[in-house]
Amino acid sequence: MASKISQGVEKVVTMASNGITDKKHADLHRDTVNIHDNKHFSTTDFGTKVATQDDWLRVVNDGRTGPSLLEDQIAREKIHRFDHERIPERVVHARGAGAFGSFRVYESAEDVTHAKVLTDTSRTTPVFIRFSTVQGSRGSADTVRDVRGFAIKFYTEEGNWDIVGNDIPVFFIQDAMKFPDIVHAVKPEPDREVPQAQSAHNNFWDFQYLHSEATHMFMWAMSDRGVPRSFRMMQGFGVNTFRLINKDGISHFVKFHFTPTLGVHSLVWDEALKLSGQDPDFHRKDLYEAIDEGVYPKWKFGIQTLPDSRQDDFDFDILDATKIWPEEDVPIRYIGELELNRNIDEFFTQVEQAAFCTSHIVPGIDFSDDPLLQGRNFSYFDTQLSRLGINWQELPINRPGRHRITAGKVNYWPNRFEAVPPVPPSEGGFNSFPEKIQGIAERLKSKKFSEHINQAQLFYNSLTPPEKYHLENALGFELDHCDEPIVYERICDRLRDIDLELAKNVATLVGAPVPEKEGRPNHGKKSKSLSQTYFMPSEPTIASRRVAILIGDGFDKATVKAMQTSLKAANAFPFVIGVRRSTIYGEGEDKSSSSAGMMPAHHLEGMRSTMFDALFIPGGSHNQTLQKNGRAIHWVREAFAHCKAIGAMGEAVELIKTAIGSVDKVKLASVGEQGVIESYGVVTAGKSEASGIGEMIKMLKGAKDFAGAFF
Ligand code: HDE
Repeated sequence: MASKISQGVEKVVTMASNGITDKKHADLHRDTVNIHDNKHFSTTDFGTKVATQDDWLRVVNDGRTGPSLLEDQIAREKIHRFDHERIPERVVHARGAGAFGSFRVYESAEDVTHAKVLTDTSRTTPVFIRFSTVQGSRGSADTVRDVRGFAIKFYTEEGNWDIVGNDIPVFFIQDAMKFPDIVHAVKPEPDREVPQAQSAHNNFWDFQYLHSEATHMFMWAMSDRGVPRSFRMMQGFGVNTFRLINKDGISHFVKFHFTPTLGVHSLVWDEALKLSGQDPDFHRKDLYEAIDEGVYPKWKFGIQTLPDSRQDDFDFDILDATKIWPEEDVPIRYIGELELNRNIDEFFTQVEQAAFCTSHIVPGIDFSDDPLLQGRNFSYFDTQLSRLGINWQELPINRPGRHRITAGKVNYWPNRFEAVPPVPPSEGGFNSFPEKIQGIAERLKSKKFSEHINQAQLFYNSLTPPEKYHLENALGFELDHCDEPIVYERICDRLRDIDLELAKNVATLVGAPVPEKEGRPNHGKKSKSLSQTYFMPSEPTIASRRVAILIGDGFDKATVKAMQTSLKAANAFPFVIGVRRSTIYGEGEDKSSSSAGMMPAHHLEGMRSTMFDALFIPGGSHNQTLQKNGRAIHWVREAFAHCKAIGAMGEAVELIKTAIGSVDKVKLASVGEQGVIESYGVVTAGKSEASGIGEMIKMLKGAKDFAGAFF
């Protein structure tokens, strides 16, 4: 264990001191101390070294402990700092994780914008990203069903630009003024403060029914998008409509897109539920692990643009955040790449203190009149005051190129020195787009904002059968947690507007009257990129996939080694899971030899199959022991039920048979309920190690997103 701890420390030392890759990193580095460099001692906050962290100054009389003295400023300061060390958590998106990286455009968008970050192909812009869940408190679990935040701070040379996006391209409401209502409705109910981090309750669904504009978004949230496998395998969307302004002052409306190169993948609901308890940090650990291992998460960056002249061309309002711009009508132009390549050094000062604002834009980018965006521009800026205080923009993670101490005689403008002058737009000063505005002040939105169902149908129609099935079950789960009939009956009624089959199936599940007639005819249209299966990488990959290798004494060591090598070569992460976490010996090994055995990373009881993407069991006599081990059987059964790729060789085939029945074909197609077909991948092979490993790797790579066991 000692060596493990010291390795950890080395990692920390390297992270804080090496590889300064960009200006923002250098800026943060200036303020970073490394507590492992042996140069730092315990001090008070005012810098005096302290002789003890343990004993409060007190009166001792004849060896008896007397009262503690108020005059001990060292102890008082320690307690005082502790008493106040929490800052208010974010009112939404309280739980999150972050990482650093870089952004680069490979194709200039100068036809539509003069923002250098989007036109200068020679530039690399440092970024900080924070992913989050929305509903839960800071301490809630990562894998709950929820929307995920996707907030990016670009430290551009022209100032900070924040895209405060989500992994779902639309939102629940159209008007910022409704935000406190939707948030109150989804958060724990006010009387008893339950449930935590879940939308499965009366108030959320009550709100959904009473706001038909939310229909499109709830369909996304109930789909597999609500339970991502990894932050690294989610799309990111700016959601709101912004403007881009080119050097001639011409404006285009724009939507921002980030598409993960690993594809879009989800957990199975049963996995997500279990992981919430088994490993509540699953997503943040997954992010750190991939970056630590050098398999850097990447997204393609794309824009959808529309000239001002096309604003009224659609049957929806392009400023309505409950609508997408279907790619068939407005193609995405991919022009850049975002990569995350550096982990954080300190959570509090880097992730907790990060403050994103939709109002942070740079010249060449501007706002549209999207009513949600207009309100957001006030809200983010405002909330940072109560979370972080007035100097929040000076905090290291948030500050742009500014210095913190401003030397000089004046602090106003104009001044006799002409110090700190404003910059004219021709030299880079921010200039708002001179939008012509005329109208009557009214609490109204354009007529097109009142159509709420078309795109909910479009989304549903575009899903594959397993995706539809998952969505149906998700609604079934959520509404089962609503105990007021008015709530679940109304939602089933709303589902009639989308699809009669869906409404019938959900109503049957949750005990609502089963509808016989549709509410609105389904227009039958589809859009190709709404199913997440559309985003499978063109080259199959298992990069960063976690593969558990189960072993007990008597395992086939040569095969395990070969498998580890093959997996690592494909950038996957193998983990040996033993019957105990101490040396496990291979078949026929001489235990006295120093090279004998293998040290597993974990033991069977310490982990669960849910934490891995695939399972491999080598041949060898260890299978006789594993077959009698209830937990080993459970690993196999559970991985199978979650549609994971399972590989078994030699004697391990018997283990598979014991666990899941007679499976000795290379691939097994399984027909689920209601005619939904999903393929389970189980590869078994005889003794021939090479072909077995090859088959297994091939199957892993080819494995579609097996989101979908039948629970
Ligand atoms: Fe947010 N949102 N939001 N939101 N939001 C916040 O800002 C708000 C909306 C999003 O990692 C808060 O700093 C309003 C849409 C993310 O730090 C707050 C409205 C989208 C994050 C706030 C919306 C988002 C937030 C809470 C409706 C997707 C986390 C703490 C008009 C495009 C950022 C904070 C981080 C956080 C307000 C709707 C994404 C209160 C008023 C739409 C990713 O200011």
